[in-house]
Amino acid sequence: MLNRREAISRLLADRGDMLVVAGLGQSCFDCFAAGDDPRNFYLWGAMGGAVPAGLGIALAQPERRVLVVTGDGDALMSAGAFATVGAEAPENLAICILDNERYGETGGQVTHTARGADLAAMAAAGGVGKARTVRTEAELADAIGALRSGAGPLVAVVKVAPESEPGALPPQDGPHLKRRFRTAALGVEDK
Ligand SMILES: Cc1ncc(C[n+]2csc(CCOP(=O)(O)OP(=O)(O)O)c2C)c(N)n1
Ligand SMILES: [Mg+2]
Repeated sequence: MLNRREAISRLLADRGDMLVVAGLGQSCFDCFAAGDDPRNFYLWGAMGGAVPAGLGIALAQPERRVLVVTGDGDALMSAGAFATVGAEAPENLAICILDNERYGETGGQVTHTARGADLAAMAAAGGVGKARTVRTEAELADAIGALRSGAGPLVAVVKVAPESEPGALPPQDGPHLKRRFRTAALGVEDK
């Protein structure tokens, strides 16, 4: 099975000017482990917030590439947001869902993607035409290219192994994270 940390390390290598919204829990850790960056906005515990936050940033900053990296539990919680992504259709928005079929961060309880729910189909039904499920190395290599530079909006649901990775904890100070992200994104100091 695909390894989440390796996939994100490759996805974020030489990332250029991309803004990254990291969904709660393990997605935050994966993005931090790939290299901390002020252009990362870590949501920590804000479950259901990653896709809506990424959508808002993409609409506000249409010239910037915006990448959401999040988990299946988070994406299931905000599934209605796929309809708004589909309706607004920002070309600069890409969404990578690390689907371990678990609420990994809280002990590995199975999510509905282990029981038939198909997040790529849900995104497509919401109007996000470019939605795919990634299971193999070859599919991952192709998806990384699309997530980094393909015309959006697009969603890649990457099926990853359920094992947790070693802890890699980003800064936890929310106002600090918000200020440094705004400064990095806007090029002006945010007080
Ligand atoms: C509203 C809300 N409910 C519950 C939690 C507790 N919680 C923290 S992480 C998590 C699991 C997240 O699952 P997923 O998005 O799939 O992430 P991963 O499997 O990568 O850890 C849960 C339920 C929370 N932070 N917020
Ligand atoms: Mg999960």
